Amino acid sequence: MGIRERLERPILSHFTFEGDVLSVEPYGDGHINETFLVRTTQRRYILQRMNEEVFPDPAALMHNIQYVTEYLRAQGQETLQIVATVNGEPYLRSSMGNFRMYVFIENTVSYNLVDNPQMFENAARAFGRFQNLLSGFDARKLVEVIPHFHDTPARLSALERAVENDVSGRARGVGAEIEFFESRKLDYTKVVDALARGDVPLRVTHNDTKLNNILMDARTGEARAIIDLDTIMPGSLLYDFGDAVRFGASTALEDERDLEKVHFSLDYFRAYTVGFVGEVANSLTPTEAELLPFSALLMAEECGMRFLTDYLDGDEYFATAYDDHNLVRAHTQMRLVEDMEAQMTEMKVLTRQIVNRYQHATTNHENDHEES
Ligand code: ADP
Ligand code: GN1
Ligand code: MG
Repeated sequence: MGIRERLERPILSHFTFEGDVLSVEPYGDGHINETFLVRTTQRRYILQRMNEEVFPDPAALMHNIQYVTEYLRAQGQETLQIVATVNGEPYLRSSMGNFRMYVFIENTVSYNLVDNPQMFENAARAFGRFQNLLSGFDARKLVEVIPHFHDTPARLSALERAVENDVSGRARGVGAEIEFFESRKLDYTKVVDALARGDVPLRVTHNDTKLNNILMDARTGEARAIIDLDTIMPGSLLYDFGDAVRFGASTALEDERDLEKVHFSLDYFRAYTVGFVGEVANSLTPTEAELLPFSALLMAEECGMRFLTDYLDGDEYFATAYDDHNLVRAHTQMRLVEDMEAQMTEMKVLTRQIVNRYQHATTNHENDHEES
């Protein structure tokens, strides 16, 4: 039986989309949910089977997305549009899993690799604006769908547990990788401690800002909509900045096998920092500004640990296409960590210049205003 036949009666017939189904195909490069493109005689839709292990409370998850998308739409921002079920629910619970449907956002593209600094700067502006649009959102409305999501010390503990359990018998082969992450443990507490002390403010953040979670206009290259709103939770702006940079400022795909191709690009880093800081300069605190370059390194360390942990756990969490896929991903993150460590001084100088430029611009502008 094809995908369409499998999904049409038990799943699709419960949603209030327009037209008759023409085709259903697997779609996109997400690692978490199972995504399908549905074409009907009227328009296109995205159908997703939500990952039950990762999101055990789909009702809370969908409430978060409903609140946030309504809030964004009310401010004129294009965003995900949920297609309700015939019972008026935002998702369908079924024996085949939990499914949701979105209107397909047409005439857009999402990328797994940056191919020029301008497009990365556009992505950064969009994530910066997203941060600004959510600055007034009441965080108490949100359920923390994945507690400790960016708790880097907890990610190290999870790695250590995976090594101890060694369910897949793979630990023996990755001693150097484990040591790599153990030896950097002093890094992991910096942002969580700053948040706990109140030195870095808690904000409503996206928490999964990789490039393929943003849709760019196919014609103009401008960012249109930020998607994958599953992990919107209270967090730090540093997570959003750092995660976008660790993915997009790499010269190769996240799962590139040939590490010779994997470099951290200072040009891409500059482009992202210009775009992001340009948008958030008004609300950026001094400690946030200071930690921006470090946050990219931290997110690469954290993501690398998560890939290695999943490799040891037998590939339970992230979707994989081949046997050592998670290990290949862990290796690219390690390469980026080393490259960032080597270029951290330049990253800090660049960031300081950019922050000064925008914060001075704002101050001068405010002064102009006061004088007039
Ligand atoms: P995952 O959590 O698995 O990453 P996403 O929600 O990011 O799943 O969706 C996977 C991919 O599907 C995205 O990277 C994007 O290419 C595409 N996609 C998701 N929602 C839409 C939408 N509403 N319109 C167009 N494309 C979409
Ligand atoms: C996952 O869902 P997706 O593919 O956009 C993961 C992120 C990781 C990323 C690594 C909910 O993102 O945290 O950084 O893979 N999302 C979740 O590619 O765990
Ligand atoms: Mg995604």
